[in-house]
Amino acid sequence: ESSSFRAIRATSLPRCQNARFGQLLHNQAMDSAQAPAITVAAVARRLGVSPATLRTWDRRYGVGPSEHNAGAHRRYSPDDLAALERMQALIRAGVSTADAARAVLSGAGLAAVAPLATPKVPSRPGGGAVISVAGAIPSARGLARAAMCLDGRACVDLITDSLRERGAVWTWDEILIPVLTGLGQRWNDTGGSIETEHLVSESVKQAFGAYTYELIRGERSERVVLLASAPDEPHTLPLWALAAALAERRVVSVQLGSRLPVHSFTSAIKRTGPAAVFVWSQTDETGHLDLLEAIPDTRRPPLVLVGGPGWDPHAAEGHWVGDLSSAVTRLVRAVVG
Ligand code: B12
Repeated sequence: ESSSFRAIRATSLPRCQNARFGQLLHNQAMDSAQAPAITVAAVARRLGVSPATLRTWDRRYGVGPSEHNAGAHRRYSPDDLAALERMQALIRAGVSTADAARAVLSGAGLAAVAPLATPKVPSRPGGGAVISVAGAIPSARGLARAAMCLDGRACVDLITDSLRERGAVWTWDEILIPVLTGLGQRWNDTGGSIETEHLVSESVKQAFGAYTYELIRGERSERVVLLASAPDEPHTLPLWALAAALAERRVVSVQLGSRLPVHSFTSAIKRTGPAAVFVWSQTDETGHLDLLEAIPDTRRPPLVLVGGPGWDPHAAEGHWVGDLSSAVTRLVRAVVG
């Protein structure tokens, strides 16, 4: 028994908690005996990314725990953590995830990979307390302000009012794109405001979701449109904008959400016989066109469209659409013929 464990055991706890808590502390003491070792959850918290992202960085790019300890629990050493922090700094500087990983593994510094970085818009000193929405309309500035105050109700109200007055395409293009782009920029500049990103994302889902449901409840549609994000893709917001814009045209869509595995695409298509399928990919790592080969042969094959910065528009020619409005036009045509 380690001395820290003995010291902790001496503290008085109600008996029922003592046994469970004692076990927990014993586990922690065992950890420190094998130190230095940091859990996935602790590394994720430290870097502000999800454990799933860490697993992807390990699996796909080989930047992960250098040793797997007995019991198959993944533990990171301080050196592993330092490598991940360097990788994240490079990503924040605009280097792609794959290049950042290569640089870290080869020991190269930022100077060596700087030419790979995308130019950064100059940030305010200290990152500023605002989301930059330069040139955007006043409603976008209003949403940005409400978001920075973490006023969720004001965010949902503002988006809902705009949807009712100006419709889904206008609201998305004029209000949401500037605010979301500004949020991404802020994250690049400061590495912070993730809570604001979450708040805006949840507000988009609530407002666009409720608006969509009101429009299509009771609507009967022989052939639907399937909406999903590519396998491993966590970003989904444009799908909500698309669902609302389609609903305004009385087209019913089925929202399948983020990270849809390939076999689920195949299964959903077989089961619903959709008129069209739209797949969103936000990040470079998820726009794999082999997904198109997973589209099953059906009597009436669906139109398959892809959108988002994760796809290569040339490679996806014929399938790729560049904005919400053209996606809506092509999807509606596929449904109504
Ligand atoms: C909201 C958001 C999130 C939300 C997603 C919520 C959700 N359910 O979707 C949350 C907070 C969960 C999130 C998480 C992460 N995110 Co994020 N996120 C964003 C943000 C702010 C908006 C994403 C979005 O909806 N974009 C859509 C529109 C607004 O942007 P766009 O695609 O560039 O638009 C262009 C075209 O696509 C087109 N277009 C626009 N709308 C539409 C609609 C249709 C239908 C079509 C066809 C075209 C089209 O027009 C634009 C001009 O060309 C972006 C910033 C940004 N600039 O996009 C970062 C961003 C995408 N995220 C990023 C990253 C790295 C992450 C994380 C991996 C790490 C992190 N930031 O913590 C995690 C993932 C964690 C995980 N779970 O695995 C990076 C991606 C970098 C890269 N290229 O790989 C970005 C760009 C931020 C940045 N500046 O670095 N994110």
